[in-house]
Amino acid sequence: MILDKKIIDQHNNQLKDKHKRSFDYVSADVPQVGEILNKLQNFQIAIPSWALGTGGTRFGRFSGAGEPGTLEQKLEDVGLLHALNKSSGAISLHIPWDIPSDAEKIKALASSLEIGFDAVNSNTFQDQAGQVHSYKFGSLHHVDPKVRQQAVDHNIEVINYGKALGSKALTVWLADGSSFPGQLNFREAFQNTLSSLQEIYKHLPEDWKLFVEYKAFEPYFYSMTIGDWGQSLLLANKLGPKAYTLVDLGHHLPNANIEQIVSLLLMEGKLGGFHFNDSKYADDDLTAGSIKPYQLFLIFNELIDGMDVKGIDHASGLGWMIDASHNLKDPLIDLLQSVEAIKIAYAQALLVDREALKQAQQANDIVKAQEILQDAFRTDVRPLVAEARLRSGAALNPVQLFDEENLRNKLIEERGVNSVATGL
Ligand code: PSV
Ligand code: MN
Repeated sequence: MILDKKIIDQHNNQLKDKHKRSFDYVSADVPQVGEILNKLQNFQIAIPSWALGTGGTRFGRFSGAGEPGTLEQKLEDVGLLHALNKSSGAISLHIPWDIPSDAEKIKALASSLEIGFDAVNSNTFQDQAGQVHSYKFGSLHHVDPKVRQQAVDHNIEVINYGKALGSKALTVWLADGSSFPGQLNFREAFQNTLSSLQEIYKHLPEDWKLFVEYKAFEPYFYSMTIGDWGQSLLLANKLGPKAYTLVDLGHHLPNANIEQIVSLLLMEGKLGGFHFNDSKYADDDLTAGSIKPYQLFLIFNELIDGMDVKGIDHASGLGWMIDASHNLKDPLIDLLQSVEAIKIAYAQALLVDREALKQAQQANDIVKAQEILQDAFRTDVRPLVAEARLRSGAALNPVQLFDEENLRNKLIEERGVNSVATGL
């Protein structure tokens, strides 16, 4: 479904007076407002193809309706999100859930919707119909070289799909691990993973990045072969300059200081990208910023600090992606909320007075340092984010417009109630 620009304009006209009052109020105290708005307009967050349908848990799945049943429809959904917020200008595909059988056609559709292709993701955590070897006991770390080779070949195939579409990165997340002490030889599992990744790395085009994603537990519960940022960084360092660590916010043990992890990975030049989501316990895959918005802000505070020190462009320097699985909300609304929360945290972090923070740190003035951070976090930056959207031709309030226009019902009319998206 293509959203008529006139609908967005009408919506903006209705909200513009109220918006102007709040924007004028907030921006009066932000001297660098023009620069912040430019940065907000440029900042795009890729949408995961697997989050456009209703996710389930291991207890069941309560299907939504009007889900995208084809890759084309998934692109249309991302196009719809992008029309609403002009902040979701890319899709991250998961193979084999989203095989682009006709790459040229898919590319043309994406470009008509003004969306590009972010990292492509391989899947060696499920067995596919007709697959020769099972991944029950792992993939790249497997004791059997034939299983490892099959998983390597799959990743090469994913790179080739990505090349055809114009992606520039491969994300590898492995479910490899063990659930019982003694099941695995840790060193051999790590070495096997390294040599398999080395094979994949050889097939990575020059201008591509390899993102090595880690996860503390699940689906295995005693050990994960790439279980934390140390193991991921070790692999990335051994692989070479095109390999980086990918941080998924749900992949840490409770209370991990993710902002510190991010800061040090950036310092080492090895932070490649993000999977945004939020969680109370672990890999809950909830809407970004819905549980721990202060943590999200602190992460962005470190990101900006680290990127500015190295002169890294905020918009293009790292891979910004959402990774979520919605089993209660409408996926499209949830994704709009996630993008909004990410941009709010980014805007708040842009407000931090870095000079003053540096001075407070040098003087061990903890109170001042805390005040500086909380002052930025407690600023209502929503009018700045909305103004950036307005300037880009998007809606002042995307969630409200989605609702007012009954967009889900329109999708159901187009696709029916029973269409099911591939994914988790
Ligand atoms: C694993 O939990 C993960 O975070 C990886 O990024 C996967 O690719 C994604 O979820 C979707 O299953
Ligand atoms: Mn992830």
